[in-house]
Amino acid sequence: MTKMKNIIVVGGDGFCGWPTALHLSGQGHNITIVDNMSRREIDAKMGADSLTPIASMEDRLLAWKEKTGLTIKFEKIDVAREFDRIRELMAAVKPDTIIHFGEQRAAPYSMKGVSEKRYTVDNNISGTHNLLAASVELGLDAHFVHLGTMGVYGYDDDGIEIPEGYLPVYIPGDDKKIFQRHILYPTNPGSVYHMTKSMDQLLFQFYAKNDQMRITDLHQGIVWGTQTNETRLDERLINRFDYDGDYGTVLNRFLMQAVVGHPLTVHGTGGQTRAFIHIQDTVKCLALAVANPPVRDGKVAIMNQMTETHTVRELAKLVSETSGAKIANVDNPRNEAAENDLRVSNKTFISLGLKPVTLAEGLMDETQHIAAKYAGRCIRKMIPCVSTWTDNQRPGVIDPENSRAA
Ligand code: NAD
Ligand code: USQ
Repeated sequence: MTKMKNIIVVGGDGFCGWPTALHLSGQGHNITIVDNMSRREIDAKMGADSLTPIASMEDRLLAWKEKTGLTIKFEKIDVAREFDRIRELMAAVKPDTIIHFGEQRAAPYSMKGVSEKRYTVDNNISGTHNLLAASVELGLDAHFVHLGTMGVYGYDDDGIEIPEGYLPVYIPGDDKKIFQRHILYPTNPGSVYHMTKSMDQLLFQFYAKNDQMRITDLHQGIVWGTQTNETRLDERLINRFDYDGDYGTVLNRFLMQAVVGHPLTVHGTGGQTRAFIHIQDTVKCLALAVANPPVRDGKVAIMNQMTETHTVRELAKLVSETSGAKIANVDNPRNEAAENDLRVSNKTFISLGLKPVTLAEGLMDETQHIAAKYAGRCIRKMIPCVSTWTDNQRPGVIDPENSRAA
């Protein structure tokens, strides 16, 4: 039986945080969600919205109570700007675990302009640091679980499998003696957003070493899918589905584009290889991470939270074959390698018992079904990726000459 824990889920209104809060509540944990609702506000400002109609937090929590009899608490707090309030809440809840999803998570949004760059850095770094500093000041012994990203490693084809944890390196000293050190895998972020995740890593390295905090950093791949076993229980529990050019991630965008008859927007050649994980596996990984805190050894536990890798063009081909959608090659609005290989170790989660959901298992159909159900809510003008990495790039414009049927 799972031992009941007091868990604070920061960012618990978001795409990954909401289904995780439900899953952990269903396991018998005592959940307090903290969120400042900034994600919904950003959507409103951009004129975008989740494809699925997400209920207010009050209605979400009422629906969960009605369906399961379980209570989840909610506090609207900005963890980056309201230090005293989050510290007070942490003192009252005395969490065994703090899960931190509460950051600005879109790479394109973080590259939109100077104010979005500054907001992403201020929000993400201050939020993470406030939670760590408050834990130490209060003398809490909470296990801190952070959602990091595969993107901290960069996509430069190092020719090795990306390991989990610290990397042994051998450095020639002055007298030609070889010194061994264990370092964090050198970061190589590709956006201001990914840079903040690289900076978070240093905060964790410091707090694990200096204050002996137990910290798990989950380097997660791109999450796809929408629903989990818990969010399916009631329409009011439905998870968000982002498809706009800033927050929509590639596979969910393709699935939605296929449904609304929009060509699949492959950036450049589509040779970019990325790591993926289904949202159902995200929540399972979080439960495994919560149940298995690291030992207190002065180091951050780093786990790669992904289950398979694909190129963008493979994904477009797969979606196109099942739906008949056209594939369009658009100018890449990002500054990234056109083609790369990626090999990643995920042995920790596999050894903890994760049995991954794969793309081949028909789940793409389920997601496409959700997209079809809510296609009428699609705001077409929000589909193009207009945020560019440098001033001299063209936004991802569809070239009709280059748009081909599957
Ligand atoms: P999301 O934007 O849907 O959710 C993030 C939530 O955090 C939002 O509800 C937002 O309102 C809240 N938030 C942001 N700043 C906050 C603050 N200062 N105080 C309180 N709440 C705040 O994002 P998501 O897709 O659920 O991602 C969650 C985490 O997982 C992020 O840290 C992201 O970097 C990481 N991640 C996501 C993916 C993915 O594909 N979605 C992949 C890898 C890693
Ligand atoms: N891409 C397309 N067409 C599109 C959208 C994206 O070809 O319509 C390409 C992008 O150029 C990129 C790849 O698909 O090469 C992935 O883009 P994405 O938007 O799906 O993912 P990314 O920007 O990397 O960010 C997402 C989440 C982020 C998380 C990250 C995990 O938004 O929070 O950290 O995935 S990872 O990529 O492993 O770093």
